[in-house]
Amino acid sequence: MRIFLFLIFVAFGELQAQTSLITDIPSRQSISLNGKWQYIVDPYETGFYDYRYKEKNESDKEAYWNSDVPQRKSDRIEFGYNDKYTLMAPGDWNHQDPKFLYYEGSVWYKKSFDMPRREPSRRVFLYFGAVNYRADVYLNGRKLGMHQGGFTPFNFEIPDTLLKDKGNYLVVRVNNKRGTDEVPTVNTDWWNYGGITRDVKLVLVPRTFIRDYFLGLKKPGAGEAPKTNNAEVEGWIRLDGMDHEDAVVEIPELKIKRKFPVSGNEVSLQLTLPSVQLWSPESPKLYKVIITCDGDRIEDMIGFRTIEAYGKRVLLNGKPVFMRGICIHEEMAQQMRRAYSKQDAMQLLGWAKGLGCNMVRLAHYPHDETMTRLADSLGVLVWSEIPVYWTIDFGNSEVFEKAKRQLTEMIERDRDRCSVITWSVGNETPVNPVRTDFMRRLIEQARMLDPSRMITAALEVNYGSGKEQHMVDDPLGQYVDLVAFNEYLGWYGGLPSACATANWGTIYDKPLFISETGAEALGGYHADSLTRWSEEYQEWYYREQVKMLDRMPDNFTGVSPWILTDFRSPKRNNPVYQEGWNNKGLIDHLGRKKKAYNVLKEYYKKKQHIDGAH
Ligand code: GCB
Repeated sequence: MRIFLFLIFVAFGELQAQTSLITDIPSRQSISLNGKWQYIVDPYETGFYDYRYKEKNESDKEAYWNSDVPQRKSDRIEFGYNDKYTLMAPGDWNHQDPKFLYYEGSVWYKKSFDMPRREPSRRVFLYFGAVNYRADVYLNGRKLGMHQGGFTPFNFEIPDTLLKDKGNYLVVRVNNKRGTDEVPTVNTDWWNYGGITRDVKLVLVPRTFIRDYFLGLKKPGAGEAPKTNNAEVEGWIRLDGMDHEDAVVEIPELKIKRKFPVSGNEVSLQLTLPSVQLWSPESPKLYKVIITCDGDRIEDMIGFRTIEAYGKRVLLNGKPVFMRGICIHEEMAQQMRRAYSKQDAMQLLGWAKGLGCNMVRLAHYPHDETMTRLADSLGVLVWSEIPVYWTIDFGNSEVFEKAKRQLTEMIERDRDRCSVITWSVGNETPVNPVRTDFMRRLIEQARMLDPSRMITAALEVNYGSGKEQHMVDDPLGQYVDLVAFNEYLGWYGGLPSACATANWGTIYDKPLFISETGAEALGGYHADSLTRWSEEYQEWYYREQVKMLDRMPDNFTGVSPWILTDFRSPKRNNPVYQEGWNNKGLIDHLGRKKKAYNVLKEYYKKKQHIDGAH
């Protein structure tokens, strides 16, 4: 019986090692597999299914994960990877060749690599920052695994016996077909960029390694500020492997070096910092933290702060903060492509800071890790969200598992990013009991994984002529910390003048946040302010909105208008003013600031002045 249990444990352990996320990838020893990959476009799924539409056997010579090199001259192989057809990774395929602009289906990516002089003491994982949407991954003809979800990282352990010194043959089938039982579902207001959209790496770790960790200020009493002298820090380390020595945590700048015992695969951490500078947007102080254990060593830059919804306010380090936000899609409008690099993040966050923002809502899915890391160092508060968007199949338990998985991966990746102040479990989901239960269970999962942050969701509100008192009363409001809603009064309902008499509130005794508001304008199109699509209309809309914001109730804690830049959306088909673009950006697709940009900038300047700190 014991042996049996042990075998189950080992098998389970192996399975876990293949699926559990390794965090803090930037500080690990790694080999980049970014760059050129050969590809085959496969709209008929010929590489995956046989002619009876059954998944091919692993050893099937016609399967596209197997070698394309004929062994004998009589061999017939009807596929092949060739330098004639290459795509760059990271990068969506849509912008790399005109034939991919609207493509939704499978593309096979192939890369060969060598692994000479590999230390036997190291385990090797294959890591992807993100692949949209489904990735089936094969190495040297063997399937390593499959992952669904276009915006979160995943990794597979490569068995020692599979890796060769020379000529490893890595194939990824990437499929970005939309599906009614996927997250998001078929219906989104953004471009469905396909491909290996983020970094690909081989990550080399010791036999026993630090898989994940968390370190943060211990929560003070409700509504209280954290202590900066003798500040209490707590957290944990999770190890992957068998033999454990003590773990050591160091914060050199604070002259901290402490040993902690390992129990099972867990280490529980408790530290007192004699004096600590708190992280905030005005002073984004980060400390180098070094964790060592069993020959593994990771280094991270961690900021210490607390965040909580308390009464009517959001408290950052115990002090009320007003969030001067902006929504951002992960897109470089000028190049019509997904953003992924540090340079891209600098451009987007730089624009947000130029506008006077202290907060960004990263819509509508987790963005690349460079974004949240840069937000840490620039001092920008972050709302991070999963693509539970509009109408997904809430009654389907498999869909719930998919959403939960993406939520888990988002939280695991960024749990140590002090910039992230709230997790969002979705956007504009319809009010009904099945959906509310689905969302409530996601919120429970988020709280279980991370009790240190707020949880929110962008709710919908009905707006009519503008005269009435609009109440946010969605039952989901009872489970979130921050009651957030999207409103477009003056764009989808009435004219901007309707704002003059509109009032907003919520039945919940919680802080209130406007997670979207916006109007479209074609950059460079000028007319009088009553003319739709003109910069003047959008400017008028913003003027009326900010006047309305000044009349918000006292639990109003901030706003993140929709949106920083124009973005691509196949839903937007006005042949003159849209042509496949959602033009609600304050910056157009050529990088030019529209008139409304200045209205929001002025408002934020005023708010910053009134609010003083933050
Ligand atoms: C919304 C959605 C956002 C859309 C936006 C719009 O409420 O949350 O994804 O792009 O409105 O422009 O209509």
